[in-house]
Amino acid sequence: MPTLVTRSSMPALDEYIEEIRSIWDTHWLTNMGTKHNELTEELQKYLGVPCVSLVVNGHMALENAIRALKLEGEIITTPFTFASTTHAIVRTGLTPVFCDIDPSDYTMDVSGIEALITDKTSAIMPVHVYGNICNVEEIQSIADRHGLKVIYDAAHAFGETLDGVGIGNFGDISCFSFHATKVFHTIEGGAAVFKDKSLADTLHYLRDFGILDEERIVETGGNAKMNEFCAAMGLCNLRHLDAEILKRKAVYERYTERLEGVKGLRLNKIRPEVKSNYAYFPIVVDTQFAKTRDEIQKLLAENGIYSRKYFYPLTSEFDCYRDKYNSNLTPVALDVSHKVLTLPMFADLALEEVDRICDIILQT
Ligand code: T4K
Repeated sequence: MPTLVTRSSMPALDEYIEEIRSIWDTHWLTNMGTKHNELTEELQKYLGVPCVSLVVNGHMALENAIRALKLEGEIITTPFTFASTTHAIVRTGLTPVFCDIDPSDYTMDVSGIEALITDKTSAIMPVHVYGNICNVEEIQSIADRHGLKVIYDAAHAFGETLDGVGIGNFGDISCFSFHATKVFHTIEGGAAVFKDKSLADTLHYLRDFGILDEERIVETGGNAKMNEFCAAMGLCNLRHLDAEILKRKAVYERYTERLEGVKGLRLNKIRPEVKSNYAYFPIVVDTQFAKTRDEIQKLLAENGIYSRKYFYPLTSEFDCYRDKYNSNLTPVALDVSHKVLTLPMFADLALEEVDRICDIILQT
């Protein structure tokens, strides 16, 4: 069987069946049912945040966050991310302005933000890429100085903490993805998480056609509701999450043991103040290494191991965006995107398989 870049964690079949059994009594399948509401409460506790708006996927969490904050004009963001971050800005009618990344952790380089602020800027949308937590203090202080909102794309950072504070507590809204490929998943799903309770109604209406009651529609909402089967999967997965993260940690440590200090390979560093979820294992292959990033990917594939170039190309280089925005101003992001490879990472990845992957990478 091939080893893919990740593999969805799943609860025991019996556990899931038990979780969905009551749905056959109620016939209540979607539209904020019991499972949805239970998961909302469980997530508030797990994440240590007051407000959670569950949605159908992480992308809709981002779009709804932009709409809820009534943003206009330009949003300063990173091109070193999945398509969703930039698409959310463009699809809601705003303009992305790309900021370069920090070569040490690939998050937004905060020293470049202020030069990009114009009178059209309404927000900053950084990404906790690979679960690396952005420089949240500095981003907030820039936002405060210039009257900007902050939306974090926290798709990779579920459950992490910074100095003991849950990751969902930073910025105005943090958006999580609960896609099947994520550390915590609901098959498809996501959430917008926030502290300001006055945003709760708007975020609710945005996911449900703006329906206040049978006769009143108060917002131009779409349909982004999480259904009961997805919520049930989330309830099951949440019970096992801490154990799954521990298994990921062992995989992470084995990779680090084998690859740390190898000339030409840069590994991801977890800051000591961060409790990580070990979502990804990216390596950056510099020219001092004997093989290129693409050669490593090909060699692994010839051995049935499928790594991914998350995130190449930069979103600013996509066919639909090239030359449209300030895409040539992010040289560090461009360089990293040409050298990065994310290696297989999931809870059930055997340590012997990690060794085999490292042997292939290191073979001369
Ligand atoms: N912001 C950021 C920074 C993101 O990374 C993402 C999503 C979002 C926003 C948007 O969140 P969502 O709207 O998706 O909730 C995958 C995921 O589809 C996507 O959720 C994720 N980021 C992105 C980084 O990766 P693909 O196109 O690479 O996925 P795919 O289908 O090639 O799957 C990768 C591997 O995962 C497969 O080789 C095997 C494994 N897999 C996949 C699926 C679908 C499973 O084990 N089970 C599965 O059901 O995008």
